[in-house]
Amino acid sequence: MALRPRLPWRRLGLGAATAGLAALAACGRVPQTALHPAGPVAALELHLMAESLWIMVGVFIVVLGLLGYALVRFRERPGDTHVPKQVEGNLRLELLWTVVPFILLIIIAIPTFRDNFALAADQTGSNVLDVTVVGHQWWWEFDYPSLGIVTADEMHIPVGTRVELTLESADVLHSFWVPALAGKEDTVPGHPNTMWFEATQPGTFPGQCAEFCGTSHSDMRLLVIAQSQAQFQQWVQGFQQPDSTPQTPQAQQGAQLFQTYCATCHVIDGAAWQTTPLTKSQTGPTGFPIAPNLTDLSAHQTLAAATLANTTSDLTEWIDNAQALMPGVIMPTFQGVLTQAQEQDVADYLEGLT
Ligand code: HEC
Ligand SMILES: [Cu+2]
Repeated sequence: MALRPRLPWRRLGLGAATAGLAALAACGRVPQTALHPAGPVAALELHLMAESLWIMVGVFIVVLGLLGYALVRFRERPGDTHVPKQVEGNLRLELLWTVVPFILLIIIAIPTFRDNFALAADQTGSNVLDVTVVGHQWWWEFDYPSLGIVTADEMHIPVGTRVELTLESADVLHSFWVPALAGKEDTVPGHPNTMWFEATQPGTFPGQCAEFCGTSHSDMRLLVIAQSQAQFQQWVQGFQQPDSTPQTPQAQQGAQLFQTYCATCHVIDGAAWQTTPLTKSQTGPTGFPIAPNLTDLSAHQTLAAATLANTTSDLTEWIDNAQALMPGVIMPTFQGVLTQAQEQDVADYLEGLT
């Protein structure tokens, strides 16, 4: 059969170009991507991906070229009825397509091993910030042991500082993933993992859990907020000198309600009722806090694992019915337990935490 001579090459080319442009445009709108690295770890990983990709593109072109050549060169011609020479096995070809892929794999393996070891090395020294990341169903706990800070869902880091992460889990498998800064790393119950990253530019980098961990897995998001050293110090101070005194009569009401209904789970550093160590109910079955630490809540951009904005309306909606917003969450629904005015008072109190 003859090869059809007129394929719509131009239309195919245009289609591919349009699809490519659309993909690029989408990258600009979706910042949660590994294609715009904001630090050395992600940059190294993107470089590895690109290197492998270009080798694969080369192989693809060579294989398709040979296939095309064979199809054209050995096609059936009109009137030609002779049976071609039948061949079986060709030592030279067999050697060629064993040795060439082997060499290509070595070429990919060398930088992969080199970068793997570089990225696996623990970062130590006075300029390294240690942060413990604990995966919870369905939120992220961030502990800064050297700064005495325990917070949730928003990790602040100074630009230009290496951050050594210890990853743990309070319950099931999760996977910590902030594509602009580094690849995924699992949080495994009872088995701490480590990784590091560094942001070389300020910014807010979104991430999320990348390992299915139950009903609300897709709501387990987070932000890494990379700031100048001065801004970072300001944030640290907010935690080290927390002001948790209610300022208005409403907030005072709210503080009392909070102590009754919420302090069984949530810690607020500096609150009159808060004890150290934490109470039994504030500590979960595996020794990790059972709920996010709400100290300095007004400094948060988001609530509930970065799925809500830190606004009065989202906050009261969350207090009213967290179950509707995040199915299966440990936090109970307060609809019918607290009146709307009481929920508003609690929100007033929480918004005053600086
Ligand atoms: C039984 C434990 C429990 C109780 C009681 C509880 N919560 Fe929660 N709360 C949680 C858990 C767990 C989360 C994390 C939800 C998630 O994102 O997966 C949470 C999340 C929150 C958040 C979002 C925190 C953040 O960092 O984004 C706020 C705000 C909050 N709770 C307020 C309250 C208030 C106010 C009350 C009392 C009216 C209350 N909670 C009672 C367990 C509890
Ligand atoms: Cu998950």
